[in-house]
Amino acid sequence: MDAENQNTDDEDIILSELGDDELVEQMHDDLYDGLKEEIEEGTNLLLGRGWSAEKVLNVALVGGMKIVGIDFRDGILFVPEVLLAANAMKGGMEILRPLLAETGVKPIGKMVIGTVKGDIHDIGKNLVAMMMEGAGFEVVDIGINNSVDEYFAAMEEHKPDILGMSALLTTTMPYMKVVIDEMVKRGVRNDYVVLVGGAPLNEEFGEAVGADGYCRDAAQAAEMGSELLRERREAAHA
Ligand code: B1M
Repeated sequence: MDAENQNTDDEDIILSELGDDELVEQMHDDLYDGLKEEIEEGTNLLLGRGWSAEKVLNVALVGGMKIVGIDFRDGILFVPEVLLAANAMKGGMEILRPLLAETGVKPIGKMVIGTVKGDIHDIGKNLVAMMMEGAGFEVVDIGINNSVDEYFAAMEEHKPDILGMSALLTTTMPYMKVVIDEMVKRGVRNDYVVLVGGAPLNEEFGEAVGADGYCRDAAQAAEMGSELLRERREAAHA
């Protein structure tokens, strides 16, 4: 097929006419191509067909981003294209945000979360913030590229129960230890539950840096945050 016909075919795709599986496949392609409006439309369509916000997130958006990640790693996609994909993903996430947060539960605690110094990846962190809100937490998101001082300023200002740190680079993940060591040094480490996460981390790393927990994904962060906070409160009242 020549390029012109290919384009015509692409333009002819009507998302609402696709079955669920085809629509998800098309959304993966659209995410790959950084087509934000199409991702927003697909997200709304799946929700309209009765998909839960979690399922749309995991199957259509996170699933698509995995493909982008593989091709980025393999040098098939480059930073500008990945930025467009990330922007398209955020379009879908913004639609899901209120739904994920819609639990009607009173805040069960507060979390400050941010990506560590030197690291500008924020999609995973944003998802964690949404899931924590969904689990009933008040979340203060301090964004990306946070220094020790910025984490401390946020902890002092917002007095959270939980500090969450995200890192996506092997070069930035050691910074989590810098923050935790400083908490120990200032005698405040035990005032907070510290949770860490990000693709290159694992449980062993979480333990090594002195965190209370390593979270594989956003859903686990919400579960672990609630559980550790409950244990901590019970211990305080024992
Ligand atoms: Co970057 N990047 N990137 N990137 N990027 C990775 C991480 C990489 C693995 C790609 C690859 O080579 N395959 C690679 C790191 C390699 C390594 O360190 N070993 C990499 C690189 C090398 C880079 C640059 C250095 C590229 C360059 O410039 N040459 C550069 C670094 C910039 C910097 O930070 N200083 C860079 C830049 C970028 C973009 C700006 C283009 C863009 C970021 C856009 C944005 O975030 N706004 C980008 C992206 C999008 C990626 C990939 C493709 C996708 C990351 C993502 O959003 N995943 C990524 C490849 C990959 O991870 N497969 C890659 C989806 C997200 C939902 O998953 O973030 O893992 P994730 O979050 C999960 C869990 O990890 C967990 O829950 C989340 C949701 O379930 N979680 C937490 C995350 N944080 C948590 C915190 C918690 C708990 C759980 O706290 C309690």
